[in-house]
Amino acid sequence: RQEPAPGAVHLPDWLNPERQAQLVTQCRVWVRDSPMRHQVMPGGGRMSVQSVMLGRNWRPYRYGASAGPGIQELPDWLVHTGQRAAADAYGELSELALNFEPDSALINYYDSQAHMGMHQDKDEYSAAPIVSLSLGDTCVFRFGNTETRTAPYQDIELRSGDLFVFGGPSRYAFHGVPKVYPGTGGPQLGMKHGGRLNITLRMTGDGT
Ligand code: MD5
Ligand code: FE
Repeated sequence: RQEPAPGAVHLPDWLNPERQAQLVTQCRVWVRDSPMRHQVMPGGGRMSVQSVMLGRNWRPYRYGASAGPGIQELPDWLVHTGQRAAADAYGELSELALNFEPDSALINYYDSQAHMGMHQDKDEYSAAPIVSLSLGDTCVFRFGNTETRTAPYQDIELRSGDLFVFGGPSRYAFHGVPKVYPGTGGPQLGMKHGGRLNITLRMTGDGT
């Protein structure tokens, strides 16, 4: 267990290989029914990362859309995985874990060229933690500070099976993914084109 900053908990190898392979298979099913897309950013740029959302869609329409035409359900088993993650990160009886009821998942896919610039996640109406699961290729995850998108930051490698939970004082830290290492995910996951998958579980909140 590593805690690079208060509330930011990294549990390497949290998912066993069988669970990792199951999640990759499930991601393949989700993207067959709702193809991943390059999101367009507020400034007009197209993200190199491709993504698809499950459950409640909070971006870009905030709370306009929920599961329904074009948006698939967030399955209960994935909600429970997120709650188990928060419990393992913060303790079974912590407020952060007890109050964590994710209602949305974002699946990001990074090919060998993709990256994500430094940003804060502040579109949600909730300050609840964000749970992140990594699958496939290893990446450099840049974990910054809450004030600026520049230094100081820590570069942390995230590998297939790693759990990272961002809560408390780290919830609004700047962060990004400057680099993915192609071919590091190994063949056993069945990601024949390689790349990295990241699943985040979030509480969108209702603005109250
Ligand atoms: C990823 N995704 O690896 C990351 C994992 C995104 C995104 O950043 O917005 O889709 S989530 C990383 C995260 C979330 C909330 C807070 C912090 C990091 N943090 O404080 O560093 O595709
Ligand atoms: Fe983010």
